[in-house]
Amino acid sequence: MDAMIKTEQNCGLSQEQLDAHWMPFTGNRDFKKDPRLITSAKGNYFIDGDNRQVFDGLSGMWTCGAGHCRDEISEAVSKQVSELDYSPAFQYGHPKAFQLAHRICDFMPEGLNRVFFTGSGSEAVDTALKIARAYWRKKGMGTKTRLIGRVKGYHGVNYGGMSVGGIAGNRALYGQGIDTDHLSHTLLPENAFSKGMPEKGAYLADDLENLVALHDASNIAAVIVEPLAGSAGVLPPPVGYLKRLREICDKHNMLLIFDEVITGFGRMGAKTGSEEFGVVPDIMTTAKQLTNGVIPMGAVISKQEIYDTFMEAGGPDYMLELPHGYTYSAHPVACAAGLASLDLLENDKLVERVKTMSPIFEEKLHSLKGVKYVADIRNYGLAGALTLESAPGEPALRPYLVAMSCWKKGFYVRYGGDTLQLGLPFTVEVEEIDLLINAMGDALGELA
Ligand code: PXG
Ligand code: PLP
Repeated sequence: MDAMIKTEQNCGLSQEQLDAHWMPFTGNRDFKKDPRLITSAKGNYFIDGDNRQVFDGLSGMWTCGAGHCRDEISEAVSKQVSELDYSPAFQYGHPKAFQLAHRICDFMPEGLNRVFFTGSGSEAVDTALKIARAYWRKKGMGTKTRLIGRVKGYHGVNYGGMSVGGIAGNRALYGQGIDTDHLSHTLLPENAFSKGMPEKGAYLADDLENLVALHDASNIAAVIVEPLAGSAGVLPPPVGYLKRLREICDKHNMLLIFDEVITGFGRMGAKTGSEEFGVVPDIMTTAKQLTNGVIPMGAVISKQEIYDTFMEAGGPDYMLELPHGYTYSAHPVACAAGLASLDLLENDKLVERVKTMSPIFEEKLHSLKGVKYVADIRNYGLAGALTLESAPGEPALRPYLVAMSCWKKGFYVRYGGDTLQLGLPFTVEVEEIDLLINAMGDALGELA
C-alpha cells in the first residue's frame, strides 16, 4: 500500500524507471527516495508532481529569463519542426542559421561579429578554446597553446572546459586534463556583503602577469573568465579588474575569452556582461538564454580578425578552414527558438526590465544580512547568491537543507557547495521577490 501511494505521488513512475535515469549533477540516491518532479510550467512558475505551483527562482537553470512556455517561442518551434526538422550542418546551410548569426551580432559589443553554433555552453567553451589554439597556429605561433582559467571558474564539463574550470569538485575524479593554469579567484573576505561590483580586488588581475612570468606569453593562447562567475555563487568582478585583464592580454598577445553562458542576453541588465562591465573580449561564449532554454544551443562569437585569419590561411576555397563542428550545430529548430527568443527580449524590453528590477532585488536580497549563518550576500542584475557558514565537517549541508525547505514552501532556488543562488526571471514582479526572499529567510530560520 505504501508503495502504491508513493508511486502515485511520483507521477506514476516505478522505482525501476526512476533508477534507469542517471541524473546529472544530482544526489541520485537522495532524489530517488523522494523525487522532486516538475510536470509543466507557465510564466514564472513550475507545476510539480503534486500539482503545486512553484516559483522559478533560477529561471530554469539561468535559461528561461523570458518566462516559461512563451507562445511566441512555442509557435516558432512547432512551425519549424514541421517545416524543416533537421538540416545537415556541414557543407550545407539553412536560412535561419545565417539570420540568427546576424541577429546575435545585434546583441554583441562592437567588433564581435562572427558566430559559430554549438549544442550547449560546454561545447561553446571547448570550441572557443580550440579556436584560440588554432588561431595562433594559423598565425605561425604554434607554441601558444596553454590556456589560463581562474579558480572558482565554471566552463562546463567537457575536457577543455573542465581543465580551465576552477571548481575542485568538478575536476577531482577525472585525471589529467589539458595544459592550463589558473588565476586566483576574486572572492575577498573584505568585500563581504558588497552590493553589485566589489570595490577592492582589481589588483588580483595582476596575477596574470605572474602566470606570464612563469609560463612565458609565447606559450599562452588565451585567458578565459566569466565576467561574473555564476556557478561558484555569483561573484561580480571587482571594479577595474576586467579592464586590467584586458590590458595584460593585449600587452602579451594573449586572447581574452569571456564565458557569458550565464551573463549573455540580459541577465546583467545589459545585452552582455561585456557591455555592462565595459570590456570587450576577443571571443565570447554563450548558450542558455539564447533560446530561452527551449531548445539546447550555444554560440561562440569571435572578432572578425580571428575569422579572417582562418579564411586567409585556409588554402583552396573548397577546403575547410576549421575542422570542427557538431551534428547539431545551428540545428534549425534551435535557430527558430533563438530568433523568437531574441525578438521577445527586444519586443518586451526585457533587458531594460532586468535593469529596473535589479535594485529592488538587491535591496530585498541584502535584507537577509544578519540572519543566522548568512556569511555573505552578492548580487548583480537579476543574479544573486548567499554564502552560508558551514556546518562542522559538512560545507554543503545547510544550502541543501534551505533549498529543500524552499521547495516545500513553493520556491525553487539553486544550492551548490556553501552557496544558495538566485537567477530571477526577467519577468519577475516585486511581490514575487518579496515572497521568495521571505521564504528563504524562514527556511534559514529553521536551520539548527
Ligand atoms: N560556462 C558557464 C559560465 C556556465 O555557467 C557552462 C559554461 C556550460 O553550459 P552547459 O550548457 O554545457 O551546461 C555553464 C553552465 C548553476 C548552473 O546553477 C550553472 C550552469 C549549469 C547548470 C547550473 O550555477 N552553467
Ligand atoms: N561519436 C560518433 C561515433 C559520431 O559519429 C559522432 C558524430 O558524427 C559523434 C560522436 C559526435 O556527435 P555530435 O556531432 O553530436 O557532437
